[in-house]
Amino acid sequence: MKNADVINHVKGTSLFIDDFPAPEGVLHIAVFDSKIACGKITKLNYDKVLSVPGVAAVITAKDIPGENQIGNIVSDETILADGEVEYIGEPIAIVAADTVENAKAAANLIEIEFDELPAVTDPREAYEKGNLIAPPQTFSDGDVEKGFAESDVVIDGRVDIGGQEHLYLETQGAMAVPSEDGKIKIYSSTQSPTAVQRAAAKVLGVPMHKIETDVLRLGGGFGGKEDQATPWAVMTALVSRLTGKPAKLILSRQDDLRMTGKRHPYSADYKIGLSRDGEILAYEATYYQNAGACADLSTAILERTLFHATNSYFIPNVKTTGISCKTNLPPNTAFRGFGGPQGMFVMETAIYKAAEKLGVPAYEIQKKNLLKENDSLYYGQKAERVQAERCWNEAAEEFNLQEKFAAVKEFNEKNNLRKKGVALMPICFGISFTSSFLNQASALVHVYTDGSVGVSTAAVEMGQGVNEKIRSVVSQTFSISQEKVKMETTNTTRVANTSPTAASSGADLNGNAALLACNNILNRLKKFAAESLKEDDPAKVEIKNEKIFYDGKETGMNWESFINDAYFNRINLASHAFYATPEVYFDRTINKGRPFAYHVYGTAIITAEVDILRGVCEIESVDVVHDFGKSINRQVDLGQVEGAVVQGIGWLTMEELVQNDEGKLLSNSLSTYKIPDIFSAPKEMNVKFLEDSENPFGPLNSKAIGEPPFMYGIGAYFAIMNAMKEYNPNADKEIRAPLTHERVLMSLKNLK
Ligand code: MTE
Ligand code: QUE
Ligand code: MOS
Repeated sequence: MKNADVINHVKGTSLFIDDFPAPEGVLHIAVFDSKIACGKITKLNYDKVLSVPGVAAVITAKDIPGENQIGNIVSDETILADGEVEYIGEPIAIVAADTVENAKAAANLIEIEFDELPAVTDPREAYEKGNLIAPPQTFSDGDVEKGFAESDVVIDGRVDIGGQEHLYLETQGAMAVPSEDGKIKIYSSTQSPTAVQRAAAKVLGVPMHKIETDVLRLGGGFGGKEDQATPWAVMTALVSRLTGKPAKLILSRQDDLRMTGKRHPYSADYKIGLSRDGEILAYEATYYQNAGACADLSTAILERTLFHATNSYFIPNVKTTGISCKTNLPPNTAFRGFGGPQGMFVMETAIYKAAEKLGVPAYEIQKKNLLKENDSLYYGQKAERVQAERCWNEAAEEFNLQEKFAAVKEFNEKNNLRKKGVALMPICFGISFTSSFLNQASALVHVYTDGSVGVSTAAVEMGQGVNEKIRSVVSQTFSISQEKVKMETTNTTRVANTSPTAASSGADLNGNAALLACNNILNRLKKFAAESLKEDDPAKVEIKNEKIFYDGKETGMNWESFINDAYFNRINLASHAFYATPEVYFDRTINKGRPFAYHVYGTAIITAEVDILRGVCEIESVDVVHDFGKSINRQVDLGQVEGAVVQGIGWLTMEELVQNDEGKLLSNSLSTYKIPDIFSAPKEMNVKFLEDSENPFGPLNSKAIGEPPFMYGIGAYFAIMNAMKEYNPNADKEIRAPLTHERVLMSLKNLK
């Protein structure tokens, strides 16, 4: 049950875009981008470029045959700047040449002049100036004013949260190959093949059927290739269209860091009201989202912040407002959790502050307010099959929480220059795209005459193991060995109108579609088997371990010969099937509905140790009880939890994006932007699978896994805060993420 890709990955024989054999005459593309964050272009001259040997084309906005527009939700994003620029790294022109070096050298000869305008990089400043991506959005339930009035304790505060670089191993890239009649095939490292197809068709001014997108796999996406793989793919198609040649574009790591958007930084105001005994009675929050210069997916991301504002807690009176602020930074985009982590972090901050005020540990408030069966979430959905308390209690028991507390207490009493802290982090994450229309998928299953099977779906493999899961679903449904099943590339000509592989729903949606397609074929095969056996009840036919049974008895037929017989009897051995998640909707006139098919639950216990003299923090242990439903592949799911936890810890404790006031990214390399490595990963991680969890919405009763465990990382932040407080009770007055070692040291000494 190992991920089929693992061996090739380890040997280095898996192909990524830059590894594909390039067709003869391929042109390489260099992108000429803005070096200022805001201004008007007053001069753009590329006469010198065309004289460089090997240069085949220089393309600017005026050369675009179709529309100069690639905005997805909002049409506010040009593919090449037209007259004005809004962020450093914004593409202005592209140069195509015979080699990468020639293309880059030529692009450097472009002459440009600007009328520079002041840049805005802070979301609250953008809000003051009225620079918004969309009108603010408010969700509410109950009556917060009444809730605060009835509370014994009310506190409010502000918290700032940093962004995060995706740092997929494979940088953005694509290759386009033209064929006859203006048709173009695009190989793209994208999570959304249809978004690439649609945008390329629009920019080229051709119908979508002229464009085919093909995706073998991604060297990581994490949301960063959901919307932002599109421009580079469209550029290769544009060059192909205008030159008739194949074209390729792979961003260098530096360009990728500089030009692409990241997780959204947020600044938030919160207010929380509680009874004396820790019951949360009211919660209010306003989120200023730093969207960057274009909408991208910001509005959908901000909305998910609102959906997850109360995390895993029941709160009767809630009001949240999201404000998407337009700034002069590269457009920020989807990143694992899709706005959920920011919403949950603000909630946890409010609880932490409330706990201080009440003089109780935060975990008492957390535990007291956990969601219970049939509690109503504040956007109107009733919580069903709730596992919040089970996960919490099992984690406390399984990982000896009381002993952990005692050991940490003892350690802190004995040590002055090293302090430990523990925090718990319960999660509740909604599964489904909250834009209900996206909850659809298709699969195309081919059984070949030798009994081997090829499966195409809308799912994109990016390391998360979705192919391996769907392969399991297919092999289990046919009851044939995994080796007989092959996952094909994700291709818009085989499977059309695909939703992005995102929202953790890739395996759910596409696994269900594949299941339906397999059952279509299986039903025909059973009917045919009954006929061949001269029996009358297809329902009594069973295929088990590649053997055909009738009424529980072996028939002597095996899968391979049986399939061959079926072919000669003109039985259709292929099926296309479509799946749409039932019962999901959200009414945006009242902001109520049932946006999620279900929720994923879990609880993590995190222990951190802080070196008081140096500010260096270590995450000692992460102990998790997680609700996987009935896991299709435990190894894959475990890998997802471990990776997500480390990525979450990185976001809040290590990774710091720094821009100067002019909007230039200063943390623009891996020497200044630190992500977790094997040395900073938790020393110990234990993951327990919650037993007896059913999920009718997942294929074979499984649950989505990709994003939810990311949010366990929030616990690392509060574990460090708790440790800091052991040394200096005033160390945590000004909260700001990420809590880097530097910030820990400054706060411990109250230097900031
Ligand atoms: N795991 C790996 N190894 N690489 C990735 O790029 N992306 C994450 C998650 N796990 C990602 C990953 C994100 S953001 C999502 S939404 C899901 O995988 C998408 O895949 P799924 O829907 O099949 O879970
Ligand atoms: C979670 C997601 C996405 C989402 C909503 C979620 C996502 C995504 C979109 C989206 C919304 C509107 C559009 C569109 C995409 O919504 O990934 O093209 O018009 O792309 O709750 O992951
Ligand atoms: Mo994931 S952020 O939904 O690609």
